[in-house]
Amino acid sequence: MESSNDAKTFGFFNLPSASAPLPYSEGFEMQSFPPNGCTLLNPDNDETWKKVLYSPIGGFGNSSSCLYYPGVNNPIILEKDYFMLPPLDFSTVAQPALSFDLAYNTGGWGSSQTLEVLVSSDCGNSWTTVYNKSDSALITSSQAINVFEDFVPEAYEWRKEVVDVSAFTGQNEVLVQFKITNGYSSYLFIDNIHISQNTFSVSDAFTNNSIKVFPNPANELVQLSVESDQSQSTTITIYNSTGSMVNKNAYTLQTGKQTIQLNTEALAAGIYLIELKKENRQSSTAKLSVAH
Ligand SMILES: [Ca+2]
Ligand SMILES: [Ca+2]
Repeated sequence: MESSNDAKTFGFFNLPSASAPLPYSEGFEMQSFPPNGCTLLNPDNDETWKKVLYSPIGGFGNSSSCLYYPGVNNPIILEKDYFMLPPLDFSTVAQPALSFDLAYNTGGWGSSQTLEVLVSSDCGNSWTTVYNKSDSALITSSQAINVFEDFVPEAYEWRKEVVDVSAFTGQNEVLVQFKITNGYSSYLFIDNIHISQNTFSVSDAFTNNSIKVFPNPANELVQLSVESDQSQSTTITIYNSTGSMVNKNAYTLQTGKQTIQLNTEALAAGIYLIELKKENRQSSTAKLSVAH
């Protein structure tokens, strides 16, 4: 949660009235900054998020520009700066996930930036922290840099971060902001912000609750191996790669391990997401590939 002071500050911004649909992608390759619909919140009007222009720096070395925070140019410890995406419509996507490319090295400063991602579905009145890293959890580069050098990430010094934001599915005006708490450390780079139906290894977010899928890819039939802590009615929904529902069935889970068989004959070849949703419980998901 943000303090009330931060929330009030948002009153000074005119956010676009219509939410942009998912998928949302920002690669910071356009001239304008902040990108269309994005907002910078820079409470002290001093250093803030910027776009890399002086050198070709992009996620995994695949593009020439990205977002960065010049911590080393900002001696004001604990100063907070925000980069906010345009309001987004999460209502059409079953399992939205946020991903972004990150590169960070403390640059020999012995202190660390803190990067958070905050999400609001009530026009910025309240914020939920969905990502919070600093120090070794944030660092992506181990190259030794002294304080007189700038950190310029090599292609292999980027890491893709994947954040489960499925708690906000169904919301039609979702605000997402990247918040830096300055630690007077080296540059931090972000590129390729992407929000869409989760096509990553979603089981990462549900490791205690995972579904095993076999064979995968499936042809006519697929078996789901699941374990349930109780006998409970469940909905099994299959979504295609654009997040549209293609199949939905009710099922009663037994206590313990069991195998559920689904017919995949009628599904076109492609990637799908299977979601098991127990009543009033968090859902579990697994990626399914179909090939005929
Ligand atoms: Ca880029
Ligand atoms: Ca600032």
